[in-house]
Amino acid sequence: MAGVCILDEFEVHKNDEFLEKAEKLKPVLHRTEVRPQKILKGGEISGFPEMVLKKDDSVILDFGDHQVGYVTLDLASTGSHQDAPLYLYLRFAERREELDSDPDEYDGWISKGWLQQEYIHVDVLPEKLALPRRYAFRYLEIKVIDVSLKFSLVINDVTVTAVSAVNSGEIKPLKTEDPLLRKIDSVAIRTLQNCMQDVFEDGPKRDRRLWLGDLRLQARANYQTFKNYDLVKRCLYLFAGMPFNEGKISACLFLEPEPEPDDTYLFDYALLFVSALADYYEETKDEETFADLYPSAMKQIDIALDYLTDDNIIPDHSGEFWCFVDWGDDLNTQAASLAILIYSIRYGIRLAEYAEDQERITMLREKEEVLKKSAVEHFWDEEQEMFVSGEGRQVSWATQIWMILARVFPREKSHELILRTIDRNPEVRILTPYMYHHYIDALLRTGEKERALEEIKRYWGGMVQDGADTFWEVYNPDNKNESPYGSALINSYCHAWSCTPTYFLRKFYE
Ligand code: RAM
Repeated sequence: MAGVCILDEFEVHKNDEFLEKAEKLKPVLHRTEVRPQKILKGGEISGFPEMVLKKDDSVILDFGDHQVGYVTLDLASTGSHQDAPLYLYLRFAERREELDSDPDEYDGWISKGWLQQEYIHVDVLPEKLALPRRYAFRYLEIKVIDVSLKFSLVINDVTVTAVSAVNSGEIKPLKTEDPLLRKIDSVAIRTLQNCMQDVFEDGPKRDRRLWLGDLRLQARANYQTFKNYDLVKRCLYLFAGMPFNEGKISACLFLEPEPEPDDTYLFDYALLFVSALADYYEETKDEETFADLYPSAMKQIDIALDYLTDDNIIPDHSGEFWCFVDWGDDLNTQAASLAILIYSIRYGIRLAEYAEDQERITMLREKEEVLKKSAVEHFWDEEQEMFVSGEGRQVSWATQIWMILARVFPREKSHELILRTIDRNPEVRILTPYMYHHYIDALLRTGEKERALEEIKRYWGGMVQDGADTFWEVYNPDNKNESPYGSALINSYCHAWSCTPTYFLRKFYE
């Protein structure tokens, strides 16, 4: 389990002007009615309308694709007058396999409240039962726990009103004939679409909130597909509108009952606000937003620079939930944290150039040079020809990748490093599609376009072959039950940070 870092002091400074701008950009969601396409279990049971179920009967409905929305069940009874409450069990699943596991066995470290199941009593039939919660699912299992000896349940219809800020009909097909790449692209777009709600959510099943690291990648995929600039703008204003303590941008935000930042600072996520703003500005040339948010971006760099030791490195906070980089209990994040600071400074220089902020440009250029030198001095192991991290001098994939993205070495040397990393395959591997995104980015940075395509096919294509309708939060082809939370039951199978193949592929096939 990752150590949860709870701040002792937490003082939020809301910027009402920014929050008002964000509020005005709140999207009107598209709503689409979807009905089950198939009945997967309950073969003996008649279909709609008038599907009759007795005590202990159950059906599994397949809605044909991953849905995010609100479910209504049109229920009635048959037989004698209803002489007892109908007692129902409903379970929603993003993948069919989930229904083969027992949610009561869940013993992970995050709340089982996220498991999508309900026990419901219906006192009076007929009833159009509109469930108040929003679910993320393709499959719905309905079990009759009890009716009575004198009446049975009749299900006349089940519908889901699917919601999203965008409509996938707006997107042109990918310009390649390769069927696997086209499939990967469409699954990625479905993932993105289902995560685009009032804000860019990380996962519509869990955590259903706005995380900064996820937003940056979703926004990149969105620029190549839906081009919904307002939703990105809204999210950037929300982050910048609720800094805490010395001006830190929170790692994630809650939107209900009213916008609040989480009391979590992630060093890397806060810094990545800088590249998210640069991407947004380069895409839209939206001067007003840029002028508003530039100081918040620079503030994140200043805060990060304050963490530097006299030796110009970031202290090791591995083991705390402080610099995310990737899930994985054993990952040492010290070297990557310095690399992410250097990477963000490079984006900071771009922003400062747009702002014609000469003082900043000079300061950041100097820092960039000093920190690149420091990264090599402290973390490059000449004998192994790899970057190491932490006191235990750990060699991980993530450290090499972030050092490449930080451009600590010239391109040719980085190229050698990525090939060496692939060849040696360090034991501390990549766990999530979030880190995989950065691996693909590092391959592209070092001129390995063909290999990048192959890796997209192998990794995201692996999920497709394993039946993904939307891409998963965690995917380890060697351990498909991998979970950072102690149980794969709680994993999200439509997860924002996994949607980026569409970003890469649409750039390749422009
Ligand atoms: C998880 C979420 C989210 C991610 C954080 C760090 O809780 O899945 O996507 O950004 O971790």
